[in-house]
Amino acid sequence: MGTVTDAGVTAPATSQAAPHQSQETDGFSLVIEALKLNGIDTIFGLPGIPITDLTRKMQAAGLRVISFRHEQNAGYAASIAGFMTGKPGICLTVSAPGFLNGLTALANATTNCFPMILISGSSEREVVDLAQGDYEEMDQLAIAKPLCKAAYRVLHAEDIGIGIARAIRTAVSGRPGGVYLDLPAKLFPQAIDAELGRKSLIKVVDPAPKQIPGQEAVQRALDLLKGAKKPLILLGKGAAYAQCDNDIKALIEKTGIPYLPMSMAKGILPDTHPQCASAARSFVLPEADVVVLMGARLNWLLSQGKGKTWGAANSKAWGKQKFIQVDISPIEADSNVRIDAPLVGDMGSCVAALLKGVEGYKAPTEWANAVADKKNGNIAKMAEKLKENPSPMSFHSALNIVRDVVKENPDCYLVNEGANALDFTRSIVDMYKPRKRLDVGTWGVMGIGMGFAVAAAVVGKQQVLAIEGDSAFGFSGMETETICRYNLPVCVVIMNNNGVYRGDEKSYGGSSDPSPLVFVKDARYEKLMEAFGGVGKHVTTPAELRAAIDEAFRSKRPTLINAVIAEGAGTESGRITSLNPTAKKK
Ligand SMILES: Cc1ncc(C[n+]2csc(CCOP(=O)(O)OP(=O)(O)O)c2C)c(N)n1
Ligand SMILES: [Mg+2]
Repeated sequence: MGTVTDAGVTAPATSQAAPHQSQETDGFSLVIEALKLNGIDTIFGLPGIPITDLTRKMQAAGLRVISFRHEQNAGYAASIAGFMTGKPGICLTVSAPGFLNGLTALANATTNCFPMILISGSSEREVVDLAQGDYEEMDQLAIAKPLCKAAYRVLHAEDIGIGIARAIRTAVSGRPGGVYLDLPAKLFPQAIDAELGRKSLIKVVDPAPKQIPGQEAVQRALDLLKGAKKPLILLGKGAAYAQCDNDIKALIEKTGIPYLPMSMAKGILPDTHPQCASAARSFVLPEADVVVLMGARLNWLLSQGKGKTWGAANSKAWGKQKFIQVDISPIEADSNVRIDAPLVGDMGSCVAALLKGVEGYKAPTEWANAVADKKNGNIAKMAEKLKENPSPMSFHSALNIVRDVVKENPDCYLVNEGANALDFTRSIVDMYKPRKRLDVGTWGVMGIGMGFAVAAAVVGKQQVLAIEGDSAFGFSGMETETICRYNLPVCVVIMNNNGVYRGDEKSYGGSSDPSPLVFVKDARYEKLMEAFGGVGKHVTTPAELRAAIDEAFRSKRPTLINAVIAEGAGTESGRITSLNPTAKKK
């Protein structure tokens, strides 16, 4: 085969090629070429039968292969790379157990609408299908299907191009999500004519086509919005994903409408923006008369659009709001309450249409002022709390430092998981740029921490600050080795309160076992990073925390800061205690 030039044109084979031999290629090469042809440059995975050689050949072919210690973390890395870039993140695993380890991340990606492709090697079809006991036997395709947007399998080398094209298109078009691609062991060494192979590859044209909203739908939304006395814009991570930040900002500023960012939408506009209503959430949700949902779903995070949160009489009742819902999916509207003006299309096109038509409308100043008053009052209260300096540290006194660091380093990525460690960080630490806050998302899943941190450093090429509950960190803590191996600029801060939610709980039933919620007291997590050549710090005051983070940011070295927090500082389940069926007994 000739060489593929930068322009993607195949140059004729030179005279160096043996003239009498017909050139062949194989499954390994075709998978790699198909991915490269589609702009995929990074693979997150873990080697083993049957994909060991694939990882080697990928690296040799110039793909960056980031090799993890557990597939779940590789999967989370791939999924968040998808969110950050809008290109599908690729996770590569071995069969059965490796596949299952990656599957949690694939399901999580689908739930969060992150484009991701899980590529797993699999065992011999004929043996698996007759349940004859192959090495790592499992019908992976069937198992993956209900947990992702689509699952595909490629049996013949000449179908690799189609298989990868379908996987890419499915992952990123419409509502993005996870795709499973099953590649049986036998596929990789399959040899076919090189020219035939080359011609079978597809460079996907326009993988996520624009979807222009209907004129009538735009007009309906504008009519409703222009009649609003107390309008509110709610930004979800779908709005962040779309990367149409300037138009969203223009729409908000032009109309003067207060806006509320969901967790991963923080930073589309800076949280310090005068129209940001985050600090007045419990005021604006029940009070608003017209709510524009932009890439935000009315799921549990928004109390399904019902109940007291929305000013309704009881948990099943609807509030008085009317809703405009901007979403890429035509079936999102009416999922929980009536949507008066559904606007279906890609976020960029919908926002542009609204921006054009909203000319002349301005949110009433009484409303804007009422929101600002409420918000400023709450911010002042919070400022008092942040000034406190107890010993041991509270979440507030520690996060006050993190808040300053992010303000001074707005380009850094903030990865965040835990319960109290999550909720307090979200409310205390302002974000200034879009797609910088990466957290537990729709499921509130623990374990995303180190995978997200690795991806943010590798793909985002910026300093990463991971604020981790001590329990949350445990789910992916071994990836500190990965962070050290690739020498990534990741600074992990463990908010160490000795347990799940808090560390001061007594055991039950008189046994010598500790409570199921507490860990070894004063665990020295920082030694984990030191074990692999990184920097470990143990800090007990805000000043020590500040110095340790500053040093990590200056040196860019892998750093783990073990921040000692009072063991009784947290509340059970953080801010979602009401969802915990046993908590009411307390
Ligand atoms: C995969 C998964 N397992 C379990 C949980 C339940 N859970 C929610 S938060 C949490 C840990 C909270 O403790 P920590 O991370 O130390 O945060 P803290 O509240 O102590 O700051 C757990 C286990 C979950 N959300 N996801
Ligand atoms: Mg904890």
